[in-house]
Amino acid sequence: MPSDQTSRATTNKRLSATTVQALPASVAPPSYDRSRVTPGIVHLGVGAFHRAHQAAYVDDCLTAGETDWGIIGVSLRSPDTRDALAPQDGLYTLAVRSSGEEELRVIGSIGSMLVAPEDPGAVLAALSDPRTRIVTLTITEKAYLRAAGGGLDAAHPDIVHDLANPQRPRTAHGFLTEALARRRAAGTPPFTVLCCDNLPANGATLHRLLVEFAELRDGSPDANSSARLAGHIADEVAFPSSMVDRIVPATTDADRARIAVELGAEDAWPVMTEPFRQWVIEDNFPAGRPSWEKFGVTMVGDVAPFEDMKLRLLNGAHSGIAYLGLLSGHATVDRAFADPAIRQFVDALWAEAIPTLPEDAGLDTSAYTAELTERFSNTALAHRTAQIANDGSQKLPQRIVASAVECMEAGTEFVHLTLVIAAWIAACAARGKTLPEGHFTDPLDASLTALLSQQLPANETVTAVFDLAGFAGDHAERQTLIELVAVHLVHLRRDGPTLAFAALGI
Ligand code: CS2
Repeated sequence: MPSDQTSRATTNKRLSATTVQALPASVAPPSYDRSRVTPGIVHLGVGAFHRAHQAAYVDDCLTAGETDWGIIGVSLRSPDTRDALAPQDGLYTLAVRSSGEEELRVIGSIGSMLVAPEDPGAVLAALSDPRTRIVTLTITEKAYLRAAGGGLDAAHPDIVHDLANPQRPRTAHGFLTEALARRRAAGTPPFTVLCCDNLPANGATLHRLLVEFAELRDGSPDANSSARLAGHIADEVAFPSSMVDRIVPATTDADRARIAVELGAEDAWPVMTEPFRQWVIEDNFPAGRPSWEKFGVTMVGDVAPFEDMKLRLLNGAHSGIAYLGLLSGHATVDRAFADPAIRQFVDALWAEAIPTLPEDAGLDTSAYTAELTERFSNTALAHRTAQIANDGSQKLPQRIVASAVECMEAGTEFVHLTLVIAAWIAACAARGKTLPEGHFTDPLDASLTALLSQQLPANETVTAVFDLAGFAGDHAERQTLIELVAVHLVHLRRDGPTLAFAALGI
């Protein structure tokens, strides 16, 4: 939550449906009549990324007159976004920043907002409404509650809770399953579930997790066995996969102050982003969809190649830049990327990851990495390395470990990929020492911190971390991977990234 929403404002005016009409000409307001928009999409996880990405694309559709695709934004945990935006009638500023300039636009596509813990019944009602035909999600990797092997973490307290309390769920799994059950009972066709998180095969992954959840629910003593939900979700509900891309740094108080001056009105939570945006979606929407393809969205039959390219080249490099950047004293991506050693490292990382991508999918990896080079160099974003460093245990499997394992199988180089894993471990261990305590967090922190405080030899540390995070599963080459990560960790412990880079000839 913004700590000083009001103190820095240069004006008492607040962005709202009334004041939006009188903004300076340099700020583009919604050009459509918001009172004519009806909800068609419920979005779970209405954070900054959603507001810079899906909500902006939907805003384009509404502008073009597709008025039945308004968004109901749902926060599964905190009331912060609702508290900031409700007094603004859901309006917020999207600041598109490149090194030279900033373009401001007010987004109007989020018509209302719900906070699940306050009123789970209202969320279930929105999801069960026949007007809701698509449910989109950006709940972050860790909220999928996957166990180390990839299946549903059925022992997770929130899953246990939701199985026992289907009318008052906490998790996305609980909400989606109960809403699909209600729709089915009411004869309402299911909504399409569009996962927008950075997971491989994200639609299929969520589909599998929900079927597992529904199987557990079907198995409970009071379930009506003639109406098995798992089969319904498995067969009747569409889960297209999608690849989403836009860099969205966390908003700072300085951003709020600057936007207030530009607007002549306060905006409690503007969103900062870059000019680039990309959305590739599998075209499987039995209940209909906005004409996204008219606004730059790529509709495809199979998103996998795009997804792998993005996860392994963009996100993989991001994680490398974040951990090596933190260990080298760089607070932002552009500064870390301007460090010649890190820059050289990223080029080498790309050279290792590119051969793992399919050759026949028509991907132009040279153009892609050239564009990434420009995006990572954007000095106006101040994208914090600590922000990207969060949740490494949930991110590294699809960003780094999968590529390393495939390289190993193919007999190609992966020594730079393994350094990212070692740098993650070293950066976790540096918290409370050379990095501030709590500088970034991870869902495994309780066990990770206890483990790292023992200062075991590198090999033992890496083995224990792999066990904890489930990296490389029971893959035959797991031991080789561990040994290679341990060699890097020895270097990092002895003399930081300088020695680790030197060992790589950087
Ligand atoms: C980043 C991503 O925080 C992170 O882990 O790598 O959020 C990244 O900025 C987005 O995926 C870009 O689309």
